[in-house]
Amino acid sequence: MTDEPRISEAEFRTRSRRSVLTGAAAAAAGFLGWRWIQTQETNDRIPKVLRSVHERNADIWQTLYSRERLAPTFDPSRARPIRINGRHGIRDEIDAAQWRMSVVGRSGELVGRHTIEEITNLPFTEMTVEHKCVEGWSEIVTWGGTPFTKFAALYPEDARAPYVSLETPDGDYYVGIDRDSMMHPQTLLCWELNRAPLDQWHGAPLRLVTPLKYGIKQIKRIGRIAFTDTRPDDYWASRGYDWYSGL
Ligand SMILES: Nc1nc2c(c(=O)[nH]1)N[C@H]1C(S)=C(S)[C@@H](COP(=O)(O)O)O[C@H]1N2
Ligand SMILES: [Mo]
Repeated sequence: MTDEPRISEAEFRTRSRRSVLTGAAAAAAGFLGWRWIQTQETNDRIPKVLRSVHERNADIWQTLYSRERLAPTFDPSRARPIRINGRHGIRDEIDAAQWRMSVVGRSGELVGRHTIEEITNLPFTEMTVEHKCVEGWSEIVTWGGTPFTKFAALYPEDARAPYVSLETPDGDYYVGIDRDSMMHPQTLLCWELNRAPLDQWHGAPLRLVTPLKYGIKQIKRIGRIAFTDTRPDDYWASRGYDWYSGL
């Protein structure tokens, strides 16, 4: 014990008084800060300052997320044919010319309807990634389509909703995805597989690809997209799989 640094009793008193004062000042500042927040204008019962902090956090998180987490991409020469897996909601023949994709806004009202030409006129992008199925197989494939963000830009207000629900035209298959995953730069609405138009069994005329999630989320033949404030039902989540199914 002898070589421990020692302080005089007087010095000890000053130090503890100082730390008590510091603690009291911090508590007072905390209380005043809290009072200040409480008196600010509220929006949807959340004080405005907290709300804007929250929204900024969401943006920052999204930026970090998209910077730091990208699914690995491969040279397109490594792409291989992919098996047909899962036929819920795609059993009937589809006529792409008759197909329309409806869009439901946060209010629950129909806000848009799109032909396939309207979608394929959006900016085209291609990526070669690994498709992974929960059943334990995977395949490297090249997808072609448009980033979901380009489509979402058509609905700037609705696209702020925290969730997106996607369904086949008959409603037999459906997925729910969080906004950050939908806005991820590798989440695409796709109409090409391995540089050829999608065929019916792979999801013509339009499917979702989001390579940071398992195949169960990559819904084929999208018929309806809804921006929503409540976490949507999900075909496989309601059968026991993880709702996020992230990789
Ligand atoms: N409409 C629809 N989309 C679906 C499914 C399905 O059964 N119906 N199965 C999912 C599963 S489990 C996988 S692995 C992929 C398979 O896509 P593929 O058939 O193009 O290989 O589609 C997903 N999308
Ligand atoms: Mo799958």
